[in-house]
Amino acid sequence: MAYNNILVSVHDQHIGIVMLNRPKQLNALNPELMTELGAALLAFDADEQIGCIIITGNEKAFAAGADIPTMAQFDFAQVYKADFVTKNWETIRQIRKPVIAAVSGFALGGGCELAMMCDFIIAADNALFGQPEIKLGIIPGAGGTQRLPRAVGKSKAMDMILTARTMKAQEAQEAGLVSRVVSLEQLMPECLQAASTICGYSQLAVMAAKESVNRSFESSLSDGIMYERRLFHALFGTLDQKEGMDAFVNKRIPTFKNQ
Ligand code: DAK
Repeated sequence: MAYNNILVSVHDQHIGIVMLNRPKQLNALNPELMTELGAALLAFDADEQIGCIIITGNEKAFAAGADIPTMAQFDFAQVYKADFVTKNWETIRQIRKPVIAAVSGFALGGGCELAMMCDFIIAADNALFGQPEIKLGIIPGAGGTQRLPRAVGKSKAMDMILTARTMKAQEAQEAGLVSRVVSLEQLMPECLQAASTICGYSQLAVMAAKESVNRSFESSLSDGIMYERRLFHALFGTLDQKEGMDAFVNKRIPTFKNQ
């Protein structure tokens, strides 16, 4: 697929990078961009060489939300019948390899929601998070009312969604939305380092860990723990478990084969 709204690259053979690329519109997420993003993510997920994926924007904007002029034309019948953009926005949920959001600048509306759909967020100190949809007469539509409270708690989520106030990187980190905050210059090096660390582990264990953590959002504690236990047991059937533990016992660096 030819990409017109994203830039796709591979770093160090194992890290897939998708850069959102509509800088004039602050990376506003139109349906074409979301379709391209989905295609790029699926291609990286299917590529044996790729161990981790990074989604990023530019210095000024990760993404300032869904494309407002596109949405402005729609009426209820259209969005309901077409299930407005649900399909291409949901692709990221199918991705089984880790996806890191490298966020600098605006992460608003759908941009904030996209970042929250990633597995974790590393932010530059100029990042700004918000769900300002209320100003447009709508509410978040890509999971913001569900993922934000899970990340930052009800009070702060309500505050952000009802007043449209934004949150700087530092506050977002303190609230638990963001895992690390670094300087703008350090954003990609930090993300690449995190991705490279992940790529050095057993891909089977990494995928199982992601699956198990995500399960915690969908199940009761006891069901989630049972799910974890089954995956944990299953990993004892892998060569990588033998390799990892043998390497520890023999004081050497493990070489995982993703088997
Ligand atoms: N859409 C389209 N264009 C946008 C945009 C957006 N969301 N945000 C900014 N732009 C454009 C501006 O129109 C402007 O274009 P020109 O006028 O130069 O042609 C250019 O980007 C630069 O923007 P500004 O001139 O406004 O730049 P400032 O630095 O002064 O302000 C700003 C930056 C981010 C504070 C401001 O642009 C702004 O407030 N933007 C709108 C932010 C916003 O309201 N975002 C939420 C949109 S609603 C769903 C999935 C997703 C969604 C819903 C459903 N489903 C799966 C069902 C998501 C909805 C949303 O995100």
